[in-house]
Amino acid sequence: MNAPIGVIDSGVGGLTVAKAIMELLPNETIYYIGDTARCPYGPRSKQEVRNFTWQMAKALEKMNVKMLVIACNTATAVALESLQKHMPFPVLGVINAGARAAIKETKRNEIVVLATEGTIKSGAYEEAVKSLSTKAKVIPLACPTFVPLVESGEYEGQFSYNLVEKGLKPIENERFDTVILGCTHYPILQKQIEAAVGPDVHVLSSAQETAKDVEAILSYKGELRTEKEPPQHVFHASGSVPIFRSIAERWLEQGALDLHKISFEK
Ligand code: I24
Ligand code: DGL
Repeated sequence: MNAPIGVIDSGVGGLTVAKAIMELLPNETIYYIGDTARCPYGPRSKQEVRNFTWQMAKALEKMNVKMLVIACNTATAVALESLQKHMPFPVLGVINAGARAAIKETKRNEIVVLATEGTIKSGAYEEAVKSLSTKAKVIPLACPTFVPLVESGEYEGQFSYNLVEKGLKPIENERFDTVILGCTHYPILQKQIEAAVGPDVHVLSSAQETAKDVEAILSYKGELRTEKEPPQHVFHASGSVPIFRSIAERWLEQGALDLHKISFEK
């Protein structure tokens, strides 16, 4: 089927997931919505995040996507189930993919989940891990300073190593061997996080695993894109279009993105 794959996120972070899908499935078209006007979702209430996520999903439903990927962990945590029930196409989140990869990896059965406050409070990772393994234990940790650190652009110097180490202090005496980066932005801090937890700990991001799930579902349903011309991705941002453009073009290493402003009702 030649319809696009919808990808939604609270802002630009979900481009990590969009990029993973583009790399694994280069013939697929992606329609991306980033709710940059209302980002971040991490500190918001469940109800708010659920409403905003539904607004984006409905916009993509109107654009006739064949499936929907919720790239935002915070949105996945509170809206995945209800969207799966009501949308006429498959809806995928990033949490199950990350949880599955961690269970495959861990030997000690102790998994740390790093995420925003909203994702941690929801307990969604614990639930996902529990549904997949009876042995594995989750150690949850909210890292509210990490998203602002990435978005400040100052994530490369010594300062960021110190800030990440400080953020991970609460788990320094735990005996885990696997870490899930349960937030779209954290792969940008992977080196800093790996330095803080040491060389014997595996650090996993869900973006890659989610892309594999997209491929599995589309090929199972016989819905992979068959057209020969290269796909024409389309991007929507609810906030500043030029800021979105500069971040997305740098991250995706693509110029002249087809990018539009999108507005949502209050
Ligand atoms: N990275 C992210 N968000 C930002 C940023 C960044 N500014 C610099 N870099 N800003 O997320 C968000 C601010 N909002 C304001 C409202 O409009 C939208 C943006 C992580 C990006 C993940 C793909 C650093 C940066 C960059 C490009 C690529 C990677 C990166 F500019 F870390
Ligand atoms: N996209 C969000 C997530 O993965 C991080 C940014 C935000 O808080 O909105 O949880």
